[in-house]
Amino acid sequence: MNITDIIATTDGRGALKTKVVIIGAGPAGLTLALMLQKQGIECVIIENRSREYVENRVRAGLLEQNTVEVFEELGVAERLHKEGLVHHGCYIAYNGVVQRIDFQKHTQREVTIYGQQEVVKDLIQACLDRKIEILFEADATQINDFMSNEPSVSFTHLGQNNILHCDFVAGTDGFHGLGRKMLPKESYNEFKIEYPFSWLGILAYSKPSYDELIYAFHNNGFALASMRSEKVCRLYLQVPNDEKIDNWSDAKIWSELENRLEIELDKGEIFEKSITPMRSFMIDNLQAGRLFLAGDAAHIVPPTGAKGLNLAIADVRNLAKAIVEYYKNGSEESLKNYSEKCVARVWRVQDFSNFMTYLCHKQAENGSFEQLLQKSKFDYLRISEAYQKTIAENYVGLPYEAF
Ligand code: RFL
Ligand code: PHB
Repeated sequence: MNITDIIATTDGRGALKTKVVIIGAGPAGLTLALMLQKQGIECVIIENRSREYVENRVRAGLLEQNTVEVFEELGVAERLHKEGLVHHGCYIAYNGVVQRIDFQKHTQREVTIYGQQEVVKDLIQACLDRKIEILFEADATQINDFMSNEPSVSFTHLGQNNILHCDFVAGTDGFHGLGRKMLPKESYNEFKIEYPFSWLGILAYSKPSYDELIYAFHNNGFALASMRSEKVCRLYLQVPNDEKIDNWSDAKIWSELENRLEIELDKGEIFEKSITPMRSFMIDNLQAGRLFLAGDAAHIVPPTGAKGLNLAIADVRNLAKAIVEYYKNGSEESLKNYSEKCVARVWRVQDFSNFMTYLCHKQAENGSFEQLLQKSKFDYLRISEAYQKTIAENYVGLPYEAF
């Protein structure tokens, strides 16, 4: 009998127990579950949305080679390799003057374009095939006794209140989740920047008229040309934070994209449109007792560096390793070092994401000191292999051994 059946038959009062309760079925929670299951460690995922909702949430698109390798090791990369687009470089443009960053030359590594919805679909299917319990539409409401060795998670599911006991709780429940709220306030410092601009993102049935991603600074604001397949484009425009999506007709979006990217686009049907604020956020401690945070629950980076999902996977790789060591040989060493190890990489990624954001977005008046410094960075980028390499090695993802 699985947990869902037990809950249904015990009126919510049965004593439910597993080794690890994972809150949130995003990329972080699902990947952690697969890593633990591979090592024979039982876990249950509690997700407050429906399966359909999480499988269709439009977000990231770019996977580091590190992330792809993790998915390969977990045996969930088959469709990714079939449908994902491998890129060996990207373009960075300043008012139409384009510089290619050659990942192959500078790092011998590559990135893969594959939508987060597809990643989540593959991970959920693998979890279900491997008999990992995912409770959808189950809302975690409280994390109890996590400073003891017998924590538990209270949640509501199918109108019933339940408690699931465990050895460890993973808070992989995103930026608005419960995990970070439970962490004692005095256990961490919080850092954040709220940028004075947002991204208007679209998905369109269009053939990409570019072979690699284009990050474009333009006097009207930043634009990014990405893609999902040979038939679907993903494009973004910098807009003010108070911008209303209704102010942007499809025709205006296409015209502004062509203007800022300075290329001709295949202007197909736009089937998704949304505005996302840009923020950097982190806390510098991810653990209290038996509660461990990972992914967006602990940090947000502006998407200009394409790092959020990749960082979430780096976190859970550390967490899975630490939990496995605990069960295999009783060592708590990696559990103790978990937070410090993750935070070192988070700082690196925060710096790169912040750098790319300031480099590429329009922030200052033409002719101002700030704008001329910004232009100077692009002039330098065109002549400096070292500068290109710095961007390339951060963009493709620094090795896990480094951070
Ligand atoms: P998620 O994906 O937010 O998942 C958290 C899950 O927890 C659930 N939840 C709860 N469940 C039960 N009880 C509760 N009390 C709960 N509270 C929350 C939520 O329903 C959800 O299912 O976090 P996770 O797993 O840490 O994954 C992080 C990534 O989603 C995120 O970092 C990326 O999308 C960021 N990102 C990008 N990352 C990349 O690596 N490459 C990219 O190209 C990239 N592009 C992007 C992006 C994010 C964007 N937006 C929309 C913010 C582009 C954009 C526009
Ligand atoms: C995307 O394809 O959605 C994407 C790609 C690169 C970024 C951000 C988003 O930097």
